[in-house]
Amino acid sequence: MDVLKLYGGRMGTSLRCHWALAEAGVQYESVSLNMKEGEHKKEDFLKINPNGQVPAFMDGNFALFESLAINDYIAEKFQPELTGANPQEKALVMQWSVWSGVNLHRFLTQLISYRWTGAKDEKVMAEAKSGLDRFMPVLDKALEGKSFLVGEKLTLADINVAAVLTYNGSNDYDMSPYTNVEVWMNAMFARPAFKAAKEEPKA
Ligand SMILES: N[C@@H](CCC(=O)N[C@@H](CS)C(=O)NCC(=O)O)C(=O)O
Repeated sequence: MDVLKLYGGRMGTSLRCHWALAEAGVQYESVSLNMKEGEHKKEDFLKINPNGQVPAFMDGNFALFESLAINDYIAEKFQPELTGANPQEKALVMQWSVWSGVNLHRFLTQLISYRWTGAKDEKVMAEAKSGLDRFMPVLDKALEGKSFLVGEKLTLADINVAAVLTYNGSNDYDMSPYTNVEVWMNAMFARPAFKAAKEEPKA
């Protein structure tokens, strides 16, 4: 089998790919780039992801960027049930995955942007909070009486959405009104594969 390589640390958008690989039980090489040193902007890496961003993935000579596409490839190749059991489930998995990228990622990133800008911009924070106030109830309602977002088993919908919620690790946004989300999130973060995805294996 070709060597699989995932570029990107065990956080941010890369975390969801580490998690999908762990759920699929796949062996891979984890390559973390020194972003402070700009390794993600160097020529060698730009051949893999011309956007100069992580995550990026290699399967032999095949290179892929965009975390949602990487997870879809991992699931299709190694654990197809993660993509859903039938055309409707597959479409719902896609729906939630795109939703997490477009709605949650945008506002949660804005909310924690002070960590790299160094200061909280009240306008940015207010916009992020109002975006989350709009979209989080949608997720909470979808999880009512359910252990998984789509169907009766874990899918990429759970992985892709829950991984974005890790950005709120310091509770910048109060999730407590969303009780269904909290129960589901705690169950997701207790999964052995999530824990494995967070930790660099000991050499
Ligand atoms: N839509 C991309 C977003 C990737 C992304 O924003 N990566 C960040 C780290 S979480 C990055 O590489 N930032 C550095 C940069 O954009 O220069 C995905 O889901 O893979």
